[in-house]
Amino acid sequence: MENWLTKQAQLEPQKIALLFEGKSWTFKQLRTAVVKFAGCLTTAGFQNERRIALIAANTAESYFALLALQQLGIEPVLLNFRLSLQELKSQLATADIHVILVDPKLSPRISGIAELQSRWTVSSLQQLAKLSPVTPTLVKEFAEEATASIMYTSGTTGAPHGVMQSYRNHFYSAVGSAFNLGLQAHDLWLCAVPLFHISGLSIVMRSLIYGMGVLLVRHFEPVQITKLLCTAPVTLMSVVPQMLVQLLAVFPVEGYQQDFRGFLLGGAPISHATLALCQERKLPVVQSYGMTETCSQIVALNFADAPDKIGSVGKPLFPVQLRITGKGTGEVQVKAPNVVKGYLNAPDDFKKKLTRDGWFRTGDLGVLDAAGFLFIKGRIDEMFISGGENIYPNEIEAVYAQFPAIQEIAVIGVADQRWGAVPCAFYVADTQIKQEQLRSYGRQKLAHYKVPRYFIRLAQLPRTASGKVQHYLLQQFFSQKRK
Ligand code: S0N
Ligand code: AMP
Ligand code: MG
Ligand code: MG
Repeated sequence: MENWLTKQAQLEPQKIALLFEGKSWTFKQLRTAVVKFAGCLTTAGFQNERRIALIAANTAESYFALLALQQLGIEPVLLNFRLSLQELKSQLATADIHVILVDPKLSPRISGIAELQSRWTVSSLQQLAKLSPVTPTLVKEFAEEATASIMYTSGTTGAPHGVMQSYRNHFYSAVGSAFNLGLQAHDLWLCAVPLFHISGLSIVMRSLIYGMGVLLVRHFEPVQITKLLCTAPVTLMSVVPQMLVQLLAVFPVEGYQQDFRGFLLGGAPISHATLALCQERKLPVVQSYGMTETCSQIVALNFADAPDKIGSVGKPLFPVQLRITGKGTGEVQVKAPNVVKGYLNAPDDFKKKLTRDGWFRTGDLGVLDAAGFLFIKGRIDEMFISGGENIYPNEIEAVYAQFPAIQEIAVIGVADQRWGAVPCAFYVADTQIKQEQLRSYGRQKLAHYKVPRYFIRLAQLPRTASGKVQHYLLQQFFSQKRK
């Protein structure tokens, strides 16, 4: 396919491509800014790298850097800046990379970034942008099977995997979304979800494919976002349930400005009550279901069905095929051109995610109603989601198993008003350990959202005859304690 950015700069040179903190770029200006950044990367001598990591917030600079890497034919590895240094290192170690681009203004969280310098070349986005750019060599075409982006996802066993998303995957994902939501000439998509998640990156890819504007927001803050939805010509916004709940709390009686078409909601389960409240307030919300490995939504409601199918995540988008194993509720499996080609340096692990006849196992449980609408019913494994971030209890358990006084530990996700779910740890130890001590230990080693909110000491963990921890009993124990 022709290079998407070059193409849009020719097709829609004067159309707004990006808005960020009061500044705007047309597609022509966006291309100029991206080519300039590619020139700076070339001056720095990075142009022949196979892949480069990016640890950055949602800013215009990160946007240019991400697109510049693609223009140079370098695979961007997009890392979650909320992870701990230890977690970042373990992802970087599997990626065969030499260079990391960072945003030093990001947060005190990664002030320890200097530590990465012993092993990787760490370069600041701001410093890079100040170099005098040389003329870069850009890719003429976006080869369909080439890797457009890599983002990490965890699992129940082993290290996290780098998910390799191709241009073809992004293209089909964008097409499926457009067939469902429709495209309007003045569409402007508000992006407050992180660029390092597919929820955010897919908006950038849609922008290049549709020739659509993106209003990029650095930090999700409900009052500020509401102001934007009331004053800026935003038509669509992607949200996770946690964001929608916060926006509802400050929803203005007069509603948003009239161009607003609705929220694309996804990434985690949402309560029926929240959806009902949206309906009451006449807030258009389209539920969707997707994952990193499918390059965003594969199933979504449409605006017409949404009011009658509350709780459903919709029908498989064009041309996604979906099946449920067994009768009634079973595993959701999919086959689609937006299912990724594999995990970086872990082909065997990816093979395990595919059935013999080539369908992708999502690990989610679902059921289809008679009309073919999908309802998500939970997970096959113990994964749960806090504010749109996946949490695998085994990662937390492995970290706390190293805590000297702890003999055994089991982590479950418990319901939480604000985040949807939060981790709760049950541990066995000879003595009571101070919560504060446990918490600060976790905060050094884990992303803060993975640090258990509650630590409960037990004499022993409930186990089956075969030794498996009985998570449902831990859940029961927790709810009784709450009462
Ligand atoms: C919800 C967000 C915005 C919250 O972050 P916020 O408010 O910016 O936090 P900070 O100010 O940085 O920190 C304040 C304290 O809160 C803690 N914290 C931050 N995040 C979480 C969290 N998720 N859970 C628990 N705690 C959290 C911080 O640690 C800090 O505390 P201290 O000071 O103690 O450190 C933020 O979490 C966020 O952006 N979440 C969304 C992530 C996301 O986009 N997930 C989706 C992933 N899935 C997919 O992408 C597939 C589905 C998909 O593609 C999709 C999804 C949605 C919509 C559309 C689509 C689509 O298909 O296109
Ligand atoms: P990730 O790979 O991090 O994007 O996470 C994808 C996972 O989020 C899916 O496998 C589901 O478990 C969950 N998920 C995404 N959308 C929904 C939804 N609408 N309802 C329930 N769970 C969802
Ligand atoms: Mg995942
Ligand atoms: Mg906040």
